Amino acid sequence: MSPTPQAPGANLKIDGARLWDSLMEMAKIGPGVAGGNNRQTVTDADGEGRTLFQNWCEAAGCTMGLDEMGTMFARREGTDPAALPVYVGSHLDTQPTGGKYDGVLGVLGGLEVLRTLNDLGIKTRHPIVVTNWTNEEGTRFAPAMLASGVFAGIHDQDWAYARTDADGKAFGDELERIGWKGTEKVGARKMHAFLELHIEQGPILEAEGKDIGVVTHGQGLWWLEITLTGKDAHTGSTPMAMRVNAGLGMARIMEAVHAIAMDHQPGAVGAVGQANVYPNSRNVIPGKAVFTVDIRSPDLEKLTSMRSQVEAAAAGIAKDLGLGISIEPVGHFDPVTFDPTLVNTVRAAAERLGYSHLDIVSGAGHDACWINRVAPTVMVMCPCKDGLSHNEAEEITPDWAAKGTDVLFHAVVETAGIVT
Ligand code: HGY
Ligand code: MN
Ligand code: MN
Repeated sequence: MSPTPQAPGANLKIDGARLWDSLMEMAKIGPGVAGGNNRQTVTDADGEGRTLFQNWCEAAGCTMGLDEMGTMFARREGTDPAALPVYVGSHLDTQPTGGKYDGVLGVLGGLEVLRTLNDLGIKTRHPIVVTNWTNEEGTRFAPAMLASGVFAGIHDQDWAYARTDADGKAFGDELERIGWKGTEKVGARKMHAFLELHIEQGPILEAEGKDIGVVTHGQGLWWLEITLTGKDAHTGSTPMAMRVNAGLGMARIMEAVHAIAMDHQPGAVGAVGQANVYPNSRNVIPGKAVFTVDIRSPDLEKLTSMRSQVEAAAAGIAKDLGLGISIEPVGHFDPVTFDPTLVNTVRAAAERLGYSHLDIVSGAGHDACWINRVAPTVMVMCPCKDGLSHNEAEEITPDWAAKGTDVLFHAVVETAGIVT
């Protein structure tokens, strides 16, 4: 048997109905309150979703691996056991008010690739490994892409274990508590390639009427956690001139973040998504505010300029209001350029299948952004309705899901080498 470097025939497609059924089945675990999902990382719901995923992978004949950060690996053997595997996957954890497809489409799309290979009796030279990366969202435990960051050597594992959530629980303890802390050394696995299918989480593909996003780059990101310290006081009896109002400082910095992002157009974004004032009582001037600035750009120079302008503006606002200030970077990665050979493979697959496609830069961060540091990596995207994501109303069509997974199937199988 010889490995043929051929691409799969255009008539080879995945089973879109089976994929959609699996997406809907997974969506039943950790339901949100408005039709989406709340399956946050290393919660019991996350554990349930992991079990379902593992059962499906074992039913598809995979052997399972689990590393010390809880990342799951489902391996389908190739004909050449010495060949490095092709990895394909994303994440099953969701935002607290997340959608049913963010991350999940990439994991179950990878599983659908294996299920289709089994149906067609196709062997590949390289093994294929479907992956569920732990804590991609970074919402319960910052930063985002935590496990893939440890895997790529960006984060120290003990530092990751010590990350705490709003209740002071540590990530490592919670991973152990749900029973999904593996024994494999994180990052020991070497990859031939990594491919990730993901919904766009933005409006471009739908607006342009394109079915497939060929992701050439990912924008860079800074998350800056700012703590402002003022003085709790009575909102009624304290004269305005005597106030040291951390809430006011936060509001002004939020406004500054927006203005700085607008000053760096095109291709820059900025907002504050997480914000807490203390003591958070109706008739107490907030003596403390803790909030996270999220700024992003595909252009490194703009990203760097935005960070320094945000820090300068925040310091100036704090000074004007007599507030103490600390700024802690809690998330960062530079803009990413994905592997050109794999990008061409994805684009050629969309062409072969006759699917409309567009080269695109990923607005959101993904595990692929870190894995790109240690292996040739690429992403495939499908549209999402109104570009909406990180919202329970996130929606895609079965057709978009199937076409995105068809392209993923073709790109993975071509990269893994069909053995006739
Ligand atoms: O923040 C992000 O871009 C990703 O959704 N975690
Ligand atoms: Mn995601
Ligand atoms: Mn997300």
